[in-house]
Amino acid sequence: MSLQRTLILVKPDGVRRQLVGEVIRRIETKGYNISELKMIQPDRELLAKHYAEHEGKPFYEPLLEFMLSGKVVAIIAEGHRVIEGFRKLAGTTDPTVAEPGTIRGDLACDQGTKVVQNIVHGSDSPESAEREIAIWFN
Ligand code: IDP
Ligand code: MG
Repeated sequence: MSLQRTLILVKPDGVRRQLVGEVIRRIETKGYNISELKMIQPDRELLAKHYAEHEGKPFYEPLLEFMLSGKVVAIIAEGHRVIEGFRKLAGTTDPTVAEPGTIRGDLACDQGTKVVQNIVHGSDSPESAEREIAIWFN
């Protein structure tokens, strides 16, 4: 399989809890290459594009509010099957049931909020990755 790129975000909860280094360490020690990295305060327009697939869902507004609540670290990581590989490193969406050993399983738990706060985002397909990279880097 050819080299892939994925978009990874350290969400505001991860930045607030000073877990940026821990997330980067897991990406790098797994063997993926970080090709771009920046810290930004996203605005609503950018987040609406990024989360367009979730518009209308009950957690959509809380999700945007949460993502607007602080700075985000945006990363492009490269590697063979990195999209699938980073999703495995991240663990499942709900941190309560995310496997120990994963970023979400080790570093997050349910905060009782309307939106799940789970430290990271990772693209879920090559199409999403290219779409999301264009949104966050350009
Ligand atoms: P993913 O981040 O694991 O790909 P998505 O389904 O794409 O999960 O959802 C985007 C984000 O929205 C999640 O990471 C999480 O923060 C939040 N979220 C997803 N589903 C729910 C839900 O059922 N309740 C509350 N928040 C959710
Ligand atoms: Mg997703």
